[in-house]
Amino acid sequence: MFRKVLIANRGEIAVRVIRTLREMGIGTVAVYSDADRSSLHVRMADEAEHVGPSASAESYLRIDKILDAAKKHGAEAIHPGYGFLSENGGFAAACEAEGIVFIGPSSDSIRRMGSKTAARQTAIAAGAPVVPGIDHGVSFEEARQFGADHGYPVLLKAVAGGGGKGMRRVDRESDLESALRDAGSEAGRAFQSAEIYVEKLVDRPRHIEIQILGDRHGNMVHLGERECSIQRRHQKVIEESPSPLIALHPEMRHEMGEAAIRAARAAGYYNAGTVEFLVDQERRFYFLEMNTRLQVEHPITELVTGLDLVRLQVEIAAGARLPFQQLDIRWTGSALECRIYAEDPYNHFLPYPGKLTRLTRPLGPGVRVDGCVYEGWTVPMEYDPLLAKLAVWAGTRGEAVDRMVRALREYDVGGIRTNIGFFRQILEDPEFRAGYLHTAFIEEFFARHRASAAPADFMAVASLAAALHSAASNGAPQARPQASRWLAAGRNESLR
Ligand code: MV4
Repeated sequence: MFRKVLIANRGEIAVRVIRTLREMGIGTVAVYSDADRSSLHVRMADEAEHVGPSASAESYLRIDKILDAAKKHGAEAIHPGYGFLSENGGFAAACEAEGIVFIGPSSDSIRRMGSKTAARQTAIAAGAPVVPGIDHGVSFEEARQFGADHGYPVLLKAVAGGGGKGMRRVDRESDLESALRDAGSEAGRAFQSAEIYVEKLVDRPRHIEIQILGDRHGNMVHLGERECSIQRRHQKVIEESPSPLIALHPEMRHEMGEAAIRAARAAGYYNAGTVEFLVDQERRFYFLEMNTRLQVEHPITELVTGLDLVRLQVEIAAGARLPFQQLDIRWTGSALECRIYAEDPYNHFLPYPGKLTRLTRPLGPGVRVDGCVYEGWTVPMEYDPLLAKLAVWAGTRGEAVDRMVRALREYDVGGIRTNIGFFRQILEDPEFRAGYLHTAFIEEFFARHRASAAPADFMAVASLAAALHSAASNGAPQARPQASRWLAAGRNESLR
């Protein structure tokens, strides 16, 4: 086993990885930028190395500086976390070349899944279902022919894509040419590759992904699914396991799990990975893409399987065999995760970094918080403002939702705005409670709430009524008991 591991990341995931490494008796090396001098991952690690200014292009994305830090501190392996260099084939190759173990798949697997069309070809070769489409960058004439053959709507996607950039829905042939041009220039700016391919559009799909885990000896298992349909602008907001759909149709877990394993095997995959699927209204599933890293939402899989994915990643990277087979994997209960962000849900979800003046985190049965913040710390503006992931486990989905609502009520963050109140609204939504989820959920949720919001005039009428009442009751408005003012202040704060 390794004696020392460098964590090439920051924030909650660096903290998460350090925790497991410490349990394994492995020394930890943090890296940090100027903005992260006082961050929790730096405080928690055994050793730390400054790797540059706040801009991640000059620090967390600098392969040379990260490798120098690993060599200087004598780290034998690097855990990349998620984001930053985690899906950079060049970084994995540079580690391989320097004799430092990259805790993840081979650089070859990363590259193979990085191109969305190559990933599709790999899935097709493995016999995994894919949405009808063209598996290479297309000309206008090829896209037009595809639309004529398969009908509209179609979806244009970037070959080097991810995160919805360079994606365009096209509803009729007359819109195709300009959409192709727009998608191409957006993709060119985002990925330095303007290549676009085309697929048939799946209407209001669910997004369900399968966690897989393989060792370097050819053994591979799946750890079930995560439903990630509750997302906004390609940012996941709430994730859960099991998927409410698969809870109703348990055979789907096996079928999707087998398809995920076949696709991953075809890419020569090892370590932890996630295969994403779209599921249509008729419950047909289609391979979408593969994420060749540990994912943000991995804790919910840990909660329902009882496994430590980071420990398994480290053991596999050190050459160990999987300590179980598929039939040993058991799923118990139901887990949910909310991504707690420093952002203002009532002002276009604008990031809201700043100093945390107060912090009380939820505790108690079935609650897990993966965070990186402490009272008095200033959330830096240079990075994704994820404060923590709040995950809960309970025996049933209904109990897990109740537990999450309870935990959100206990969460008290002062000094900055967060999306905590917004989660309570979603969790209390009848469609969410019923498990009726799809990728347009949040959009429709906002539309429903706007439609049911009282017209602005109601506020004027209410103020007038209050003023009249106060005048009629002859004098000052009645003083309310102190306790209820505290309660009201608390409510206002928690709904911010
Ligand atoms: C799709 C789709 C519908 N039909 N492909 C979005 C991100 C990108 N990686 C793939 N995405 C989609 N591909 C076809 N043929 C709908 C989406 C999509 C989506 C997928 C997963 C999670 C959230 C999403 C939100 C909007 C659109």
